[in-house]
Amino acid sequence: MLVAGLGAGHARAEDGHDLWLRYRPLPAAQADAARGHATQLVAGTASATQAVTRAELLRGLGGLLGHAPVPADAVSRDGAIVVGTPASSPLVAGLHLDLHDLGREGYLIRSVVLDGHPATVIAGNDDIGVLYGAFGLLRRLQTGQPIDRLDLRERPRVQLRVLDHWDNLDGSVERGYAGASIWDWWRLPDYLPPRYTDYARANASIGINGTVLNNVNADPLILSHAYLEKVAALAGVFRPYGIRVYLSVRFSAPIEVGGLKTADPLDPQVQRWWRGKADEIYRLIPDFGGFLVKANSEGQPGPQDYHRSHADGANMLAAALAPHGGVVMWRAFVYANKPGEDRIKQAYGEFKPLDGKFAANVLLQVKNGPLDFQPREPFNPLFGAMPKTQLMMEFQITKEYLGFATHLVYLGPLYQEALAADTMEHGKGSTVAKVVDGTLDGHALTGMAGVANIGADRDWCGSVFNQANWYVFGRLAWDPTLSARAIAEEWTRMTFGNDEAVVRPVVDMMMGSREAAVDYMTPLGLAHLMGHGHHYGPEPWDASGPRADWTPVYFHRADKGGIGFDRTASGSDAVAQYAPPVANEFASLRQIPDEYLLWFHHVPWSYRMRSGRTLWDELVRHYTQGVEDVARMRETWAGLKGHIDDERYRQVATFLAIQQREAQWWRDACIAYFQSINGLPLPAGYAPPAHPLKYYQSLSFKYVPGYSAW
Ligand code: GCV
Repeated sequence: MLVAGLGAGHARAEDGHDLWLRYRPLPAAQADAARGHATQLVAGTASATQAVTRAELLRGLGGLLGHAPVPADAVSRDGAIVVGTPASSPLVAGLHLDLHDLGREGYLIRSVVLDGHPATVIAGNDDIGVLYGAFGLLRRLQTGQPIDRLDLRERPRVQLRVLDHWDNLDGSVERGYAGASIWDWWRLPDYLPPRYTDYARANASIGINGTVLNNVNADPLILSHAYLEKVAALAGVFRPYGIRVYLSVRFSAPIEVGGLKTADPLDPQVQRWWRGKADEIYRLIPDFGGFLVKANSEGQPGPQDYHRSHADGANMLAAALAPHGGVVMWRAFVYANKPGEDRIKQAYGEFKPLDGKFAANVLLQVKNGPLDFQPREPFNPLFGAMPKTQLMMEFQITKEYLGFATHLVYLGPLYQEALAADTMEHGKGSTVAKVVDGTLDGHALTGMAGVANIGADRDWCGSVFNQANWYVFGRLAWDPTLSARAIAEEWTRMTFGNDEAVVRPVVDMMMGSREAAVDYMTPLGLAHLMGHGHHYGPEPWDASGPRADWTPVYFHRADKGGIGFDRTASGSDAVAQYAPPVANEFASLRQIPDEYLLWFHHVPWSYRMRSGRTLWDELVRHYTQGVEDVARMRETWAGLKGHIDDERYRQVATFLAIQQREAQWWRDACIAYFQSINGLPLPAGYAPPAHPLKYYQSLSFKYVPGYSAW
């Protein structure tokens, strides 16, 4: 660890590698108070999970409190921490704790008296629950909370909490902005660098219990025996941390890997091939999680190539996995079936008729919005429309459409907005969160996936603040009802310490950052205005091929008369995919919230907004506001100089400068373009774009990170 000479004595240089598990010493008063509750550690090592739990507590408490509790077999003084399950620990068993509703992964942390001594017990029904409890106790300390008089019960509300890596076998990462893939396929299965263990620790600390190792645009090679051995080696590292591995599979693998002539899901040979492959996988990885599939979408093969349905395809794979307890996560991100139809309507059109047709171990993985991870979208109408299907959420953590790694955009508010959206499926309160956690329609198998933002960069995510997006995803997957602000505060305290002069401004900045990005990129319901293919920067003028529904002009529909996509009954009628009360709200100009206006309506530039301004003036105001918000974020950060260690301070300061420059570019390019269409003057007091439209149109970029043709 490099210790740089800094303004503030305590602000040691850090490079972000430790994520939120830094375990730096607590302020003296808090450490003194806590030390009396961490004198001994009574924790077993009989299983690998018990061993890593004990190691994490010794490491964490040692770092936070200045010295670690003394490992012991029995409680012999006040202040012991006792860790275990009734089966693993006679002390825990003797307490006769009520653990019945905690499931396998839940935990209880309680202040108790043991053999006459005050003690803290961390208990669960299974080792993995206890590990989560250990991280829960450490989190309390890291966030400046006392650890006396505790009585906490926690259990996850969602069963499968999964990271989806879009990592390719050649080491590149589709839509990845944090360097190369962390999986070193070439040196696997032999070499297992410590970062694999740290990855597992970080995930376990926020309750993530699954990882899909490879890109949904899947290379069939992953199913070869040589690669499965590599996968098995990773599974071995992750197992003690309660993390199962999953693989993205290519639907045509029976042809490419198996040498068959077809991948038709109803062909007995194909079915046999997948069964054999599943058996082979489970021989290597007994707790393998299952398959993730992108089929008949963006050029990927699928059951429709054989005139079979998505359900036929998913159920065939599900049958191969079922004997082993594996699941299929079948993606609903499809839009190619009927060119010409509003792109955002197509997934619903394909999947809604299949409600109730999927096998018991299939989950349909649905992106939060009907388009594609835009800065803001209304919720995906599939949530609330398929009560007989296990729907899991797919969020994007990597910021493909939100400024890549350099823009500070905290995604907590975006996730919370999507989860809190009311589908009205069974009347008021039928939130997306309740669809996802299974309570709305009584599903037991539930899940939430996040497309990872992790790469080989030293700080894992391409920037310190992007770590917060990994963190908030995990915490919301554990409990979709948690608040984005509370999670931001937790993360900030763990990442930058408990100095209130840092915590408050940083949390405020994070909480406003997503709205700022919406404003400088796609305000008032606009979407998909970014550059073609690489998705970097604004290109609202782009009308190039190969398909209309990949172009910005398709989505904004700006003309002399107005702007926006009419999705009411007079247009594409996408509103009809929502439950009637939601459809009515979205269809009504009087009721539609401003933030979704141009998603659902084509309105004149002179349209009078609730604010009294015309639409054009309002649009310019939002674009400008976004840039001003970033300027304010920069000022806030500048005010923290000396409170933050130099290395992380400088990284964030530099990235905010990039963000401000690019926010200005977004604003100016979009305003210049829309002005070229409507010919209207800017409202009084607003600066004209810095350059003529031609300048913005002339910009082109090569070697943009994360590039994919899609
Ligand atoms: C993995 C978008 C992205 C693609 C991605 C696709 C998907 O279209 O740009 O890179 O492919 O979504 O989610 O399958």
